[in-house]
Amino acid sequence: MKVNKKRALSLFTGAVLGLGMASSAYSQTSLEDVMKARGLTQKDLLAAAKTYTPTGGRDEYLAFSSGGQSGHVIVYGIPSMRILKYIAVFTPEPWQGYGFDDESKEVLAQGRIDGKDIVFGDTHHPAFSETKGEYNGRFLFINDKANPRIAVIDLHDFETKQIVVNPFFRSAHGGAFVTPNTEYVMDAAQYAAPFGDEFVPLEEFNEKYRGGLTYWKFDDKKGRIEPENSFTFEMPPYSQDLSDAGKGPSEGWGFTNSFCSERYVGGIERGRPPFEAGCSQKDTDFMHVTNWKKAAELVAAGKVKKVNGSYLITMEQAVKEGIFFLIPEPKSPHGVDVSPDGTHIIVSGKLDSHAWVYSWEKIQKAIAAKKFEGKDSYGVPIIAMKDALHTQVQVGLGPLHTQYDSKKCVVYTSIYVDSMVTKWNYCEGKVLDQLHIHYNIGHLVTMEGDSASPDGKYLVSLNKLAIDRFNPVGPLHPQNHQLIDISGDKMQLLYDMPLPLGEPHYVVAIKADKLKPIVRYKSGWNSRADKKSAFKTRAGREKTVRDGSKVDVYGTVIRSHITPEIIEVEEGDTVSLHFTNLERAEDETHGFAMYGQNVNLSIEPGKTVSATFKAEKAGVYPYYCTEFCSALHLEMQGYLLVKPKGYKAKEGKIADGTKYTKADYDKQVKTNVDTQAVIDSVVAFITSHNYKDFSTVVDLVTDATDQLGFAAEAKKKAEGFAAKGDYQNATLWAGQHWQYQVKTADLGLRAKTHLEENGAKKVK
Ligand code: K7E
Ligand code: CUA
Repeated sequence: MKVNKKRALSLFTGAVLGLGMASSAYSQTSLEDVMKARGLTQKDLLAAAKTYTPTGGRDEYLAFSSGGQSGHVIVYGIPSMRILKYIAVFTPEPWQGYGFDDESKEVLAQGRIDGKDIVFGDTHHPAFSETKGEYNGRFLFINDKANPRIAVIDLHDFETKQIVVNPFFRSAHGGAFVTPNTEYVMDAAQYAAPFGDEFVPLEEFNEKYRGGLTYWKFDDKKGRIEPENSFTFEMPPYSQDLSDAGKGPSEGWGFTNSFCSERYVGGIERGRPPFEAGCSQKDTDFMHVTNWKKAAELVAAGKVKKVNGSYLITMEQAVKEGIFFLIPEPKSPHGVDVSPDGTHIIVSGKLDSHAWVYSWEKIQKAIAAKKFEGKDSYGVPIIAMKDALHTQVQVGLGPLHTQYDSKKCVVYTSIYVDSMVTKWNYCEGKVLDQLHIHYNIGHLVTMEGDSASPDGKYLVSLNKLAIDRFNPVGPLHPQNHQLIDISGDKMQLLYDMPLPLGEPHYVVAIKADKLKPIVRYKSGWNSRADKKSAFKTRAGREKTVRDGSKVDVYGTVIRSHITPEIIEVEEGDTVSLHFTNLERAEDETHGFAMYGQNVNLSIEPGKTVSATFKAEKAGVYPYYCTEFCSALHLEMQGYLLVKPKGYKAKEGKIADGTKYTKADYDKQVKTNVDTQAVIDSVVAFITSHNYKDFSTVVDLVTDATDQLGFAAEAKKKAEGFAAKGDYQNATLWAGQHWQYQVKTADLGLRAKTHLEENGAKKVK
């Protein structure tokens, strides 16, 4: 296809003049007409006004949602409820090249279990890193319940950097929850199992199966968990559930609840009543109270032994040191949530209609006075419920999780069975308001609700069932996140957002301005390991290095070509492609996909990524850029030629499909002269303004200057060939000169628009 150069050029002029206004049917009518046509009420309108975000607008909060079975994290804005990103965590994700480039394969490999690749995750609870109990916007952690793992996501680029596998557990639900200065990330086991690798029959459940709670040590400077400095509390096989870390007066302590403290083992096929019957017999289960500060001191003092290379505090040791206690809590509880000031802990029993408020002051007193009502069968002291309870409040059937408001003593509890949110006061023990949701709410989240100073404002209800809320899409429905306004006395439902990527169990929401993500990487960056890549390649330094049957290709990508464009290897070679994106412009990502080799990369500006594969079969393997990055994006292509063993190269040159004359060359030169005029006018605009005050523009100008440099080289080549009368090469190089000009103009126009929209001042 021949590109219509005149038209391409007119596109730029169109952009400058702001042509192309569209009009819609609604724009001609009044608000009343639209309301009537769409059947909207005043209330709908109010809700719309509270959530609608005009084009180009930003959200006040960013929510980080578990992606459930997808193994991803979903990022969306509040109040607009617009999805902004899926962060690939435990699962490969092609668009981001996660699980496709060598660098991210290494991250996923950290999550192997017994050497086996696990490429999904049952993600439940995301948690932000904290400083003094406040979200600091630096890191996000999330657990995988099915395979007991925790992942670390760096919020400077929203990428997963690390996955750690629990050394003892076979499932882990009670994570991730962080201590107030992110010293540790809590992760509790769920289904009890032997701590070792060996087979243990269920007949030995009470003696050999164990629960537990791991405190993963986090190095805030490196942004990595340190498995070698982490420790685990051995616990009875009580199916530990959720956790939360103490704050303020309770800082240094952790709280973990449990279900099935009956230690019942089902087995319908053996004629035994099922798990659900045996696990809900007792009226109470146990809240587990652990002192991580003291435990950390024991570890530091060398008093804790390592098992399988990891610190394990046995129940015996924990009891002896006085750092582990149990407190009865309502039947089959689910959430355990510490108040922002750290004075109270709220627990809800799924099979009880009450929320139970525990007083840290009372718990502390009982511990200090060694006032226990007895011990469990593993010797762990039990604090009597009456010695720990502040109050209990009837909140509805099936209470699950609690979130705190900005107003003192005010909380919101999700009521699963009754499908509602109950707003209540835990200090006075009274219900304030109830709102029905659709349907079967699980978790709920208030803005910065897990921090020491929640913002209130909005609440999102994470509903388990959508049923009839959206257009039907088959038996598997999306999940439904409902946005609720909690700024007034009465809760108001604002918006329904379908989430079709798994069952998100929990969400955390942070003030958007606390996040400071980068727009590009330092040149030649291995983003997955967060260091300079050994394969960083600069413009003009592209090369192919062969070592035996291993071929390393050091390449670059920039609009609109991949260097190299032809890669030749031999059948049986192991090929490693390394590409560096040379762009500095924001959002100029190039993709790289190749036929038949499962190679698919995302190369964001500055990034260096690699793909290694074995070229097993001789043949022709086209490759191309997968992101529509410029007008000549389709031409951003190349060939991998896998030659048969012993192949002798053909004599002669590649024959051009089309022949060019002096007339073609002259025509191209004229186009180039016209284009240069456009560039000059844009450059004049930029340089006549204080563009150096705008870092975005400075970067665009850097890119544009690069492109102009390439343009000058191409022009010289064209003129050289023309002087020799070789109009074939002269025309082709003149065409390439024009390509560089087009990219320069594109960058320049982007810079100009940025200056215009951001109030740049004229300086000369
Ligand atoms: Cu689904 Cu927190 Cu895992 Cu409750 S959890 S709903
Ligand atoms: Cu690069 Cu398309």
